Amino acid sequence: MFVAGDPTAPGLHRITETLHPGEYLNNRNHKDGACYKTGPERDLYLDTGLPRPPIPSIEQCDEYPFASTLEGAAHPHWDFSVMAVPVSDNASGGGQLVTFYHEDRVLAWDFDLPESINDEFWVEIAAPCGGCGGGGGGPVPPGNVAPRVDAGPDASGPEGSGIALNGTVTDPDDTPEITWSYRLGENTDPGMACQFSSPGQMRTTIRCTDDGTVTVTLAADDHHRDGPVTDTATVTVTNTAPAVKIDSPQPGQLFNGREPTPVTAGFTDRGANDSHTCEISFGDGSPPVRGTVQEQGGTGTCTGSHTYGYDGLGPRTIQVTVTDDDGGATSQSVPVVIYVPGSGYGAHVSGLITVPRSPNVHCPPSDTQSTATLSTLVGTIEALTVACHLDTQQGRTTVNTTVAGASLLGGAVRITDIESSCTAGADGITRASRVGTINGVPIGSGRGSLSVPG
Ligand SMILES: [Ca+2]
Ligand SMILES: [Ca+2]
Ligand SMILES: [Ca+2]
Ligand SMILES: [Ca+2]
Repeated sequence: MFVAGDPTAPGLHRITETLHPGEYLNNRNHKDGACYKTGPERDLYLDTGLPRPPIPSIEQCDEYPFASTLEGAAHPHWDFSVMAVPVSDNASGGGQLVTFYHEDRVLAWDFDLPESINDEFWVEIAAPCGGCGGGGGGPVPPGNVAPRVDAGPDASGPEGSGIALNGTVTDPDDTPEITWSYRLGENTDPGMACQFSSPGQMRTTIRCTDDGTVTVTLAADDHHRDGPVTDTATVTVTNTAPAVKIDSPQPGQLFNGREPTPVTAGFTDRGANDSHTCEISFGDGSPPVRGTVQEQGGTGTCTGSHTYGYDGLGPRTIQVTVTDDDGGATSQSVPVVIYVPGSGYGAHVSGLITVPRSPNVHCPPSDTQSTATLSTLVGTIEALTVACHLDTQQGRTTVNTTVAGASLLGGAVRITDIESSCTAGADGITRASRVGTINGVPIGSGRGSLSVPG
C-alpha cells in the first residue's frame, strides 16, 4: 500500500485469470469463504467473515487487495478485507481498475523473474472527507473526543492456541468501530497465518499456525477523523513439539528377523504450518533410518522398515523421533522381539535308501513330536523325540532332538543316547550334540543333525 514518503512500502503485483489460474481461483475461494461462507475455504471464516452475506442481485462482495493481485485474499501473509457493495459500484470499480492496468501498462507477475524486476503498483486509500460524502469519516464535530486506544500488554503463547489480547478502547461521545489486524515478523516461516477469534472486540484471542513474532494492531474508528486511532502490541508465539504415537508394531510384537520389520507412527503438531522429518532407531546398533513422512496441516505419518538379520535377534526397542522445522522433537519407543523360525528332525537318510525327516517339527508355534520306532532297510531307530520352542519374551528359538538308540546292519552297529540341541537368540547361534556309545564304546560329542533356522 502507498505510504507517503516511504519508497520501500510493499506494493501490489498484478495477476490475470489466464496466466495465473491457480492464484486467481484461490483468491476467489478465500473471498467467497469470507463473504458467503461458501466454497473450500469457508471454515476459515466462520468467525471472521461478513456477519451477513451481500444481498443477491443488489449487492456484490468487494475485496481488497484486489483479486487480480498476488496479494489478494489467498495471500498467506497479507490480511484482506471484504464488504458488501452495490452491484453498480463493484462494476464501476472493476472497470476503473482494468483501465488503470491498461493505461499504465502494468505487466502481470512473472514467476520466472526476480521480484525486483516485476511490475509493482501502489494504492493510496483516501478516507472520505466531510464535504464529499462517503461512509467512513466526516467532519469532526466541535468538542468531539478522539478514541483512546490501548492494544494491551504484550502477550505470548504456543502456536495453534488462542493467545488472549486485552485491548481497551474508550470514546466518551461515540461507539468506535474496532478492528484487530496483525503483521508477521521476519522470524516467521512462509505460509504462517493467524486468526482472531473476535476481530471486532476489544478482548479477543489470536491463534497462529506457526511460531515467531507477530505485531498486532488495535484500531478504533469513531468516523469523525481521517483514519482510525491505533495501538500495537507484540505477540510472541512459541513453537510446540509434535505429539508422536507409534501405531505399529504393538508392544512385544514378534518379528521374523529374516523379513523386514515395518514401523508406522502418527504425529500431530499444533503448528499447522510446520513441516516434519522423522528418524527410526531399531535398537540393534544399526544406523537410524530416515522415515518417510506424509503430512498435511501439521498432521501426518512416519513410516520405515528394517531387516534385523541374525545379529539382531532378541528383545529390541524401536524408537521413532519426529522433529518439526523449528527444532521441536518428540520420541516414542516400542519394545519388540526378533526371532528366527526353527525346525528339527530325528532321522533323515538319503542315498541308497531314503528315510523322510521323521519326526519333523517347525516353530513357531512351539511343537513336540515323537516316533517310537522307525524301521528302515538298514536297521531300526528307537524313540525319536524332537521339540522346537520359541521363547516369545526373549526371541530365543531352541530345537532339541533325542534318539534313544539305533540298531543298524542287523545289529552290527549299535548307537545309543543321541542328543542334539541348537539355540538361536540374542547371544548368537549355539549348537551342541552328544552320542552316548557306539557298540558300547563311549563317544562324547560331535555334530548333530538339526537346524535353526530351518
Ligand atoms: Ca469520538
Ligand atoms: Ca512451529
Ligand atoms: Ca511445532
Ligand atoms: Ca515452522
